[in-house]
Amino acid sequence: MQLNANPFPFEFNVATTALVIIDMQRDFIEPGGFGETLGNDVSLLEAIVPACRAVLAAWRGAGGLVVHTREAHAADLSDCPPAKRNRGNPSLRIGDVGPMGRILIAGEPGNQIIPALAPVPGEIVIDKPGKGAFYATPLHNLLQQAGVTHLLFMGVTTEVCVQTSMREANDRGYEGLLLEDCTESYFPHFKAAAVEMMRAQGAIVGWTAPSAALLQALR
Ligand code: TIU
Repeated sequence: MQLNANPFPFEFNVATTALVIIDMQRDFIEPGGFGETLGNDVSLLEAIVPACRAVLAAWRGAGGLVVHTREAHAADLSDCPPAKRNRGNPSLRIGDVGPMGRILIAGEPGNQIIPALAPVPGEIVIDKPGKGAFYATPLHNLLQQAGVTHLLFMGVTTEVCVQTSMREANDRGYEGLLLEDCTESYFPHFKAAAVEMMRAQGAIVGWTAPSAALLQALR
């Protein structure tokens, strides 16, 4: 099927496409998590949840493969480089105890995907120690085994984990599309710039489209 996208239409088949939802976990969306400890106003991000929910429901209805990622570290921090933990001057560092448990640690309350977008059995859940979804994870192998060639991206934050994941996917040969109203940044001008730079130069990294275009294609 064809999706009305930028900079030109995106051709895909549901059977060979996965919806990849990046890091829609409490750490970034709710107060008291990693996003806020870095000094960000997290309230902006919640606004995309209804659009993400509508896409997830439609994609599940079409029988499409769903991948959820979480930025997560092992409890002993063996997969967290000191350069990541020690960077800057956050109010709490990765592994410290915050209001939603230990910051960015797998299994802690803050590390769970928000209830509105919670995974269901049969969907892939990837815990990733980096910003990109492919670095130090089994994602590429799992997608290859499933015969996936095309990826639809949504999630947070646009210019950090979403953009890194789309670039990693592009270098691995996937055709990637970002759903414009299903991604957000703590910095609106960074979101705008990231969306533009991905689709510039003839889709140098990938395509972008409003979620309405996907919902229409699936109807
Ligand atoms: N800080 C920020 O914008 N993002 C992250 O640290 N991780 C993700 O984007 N998931």
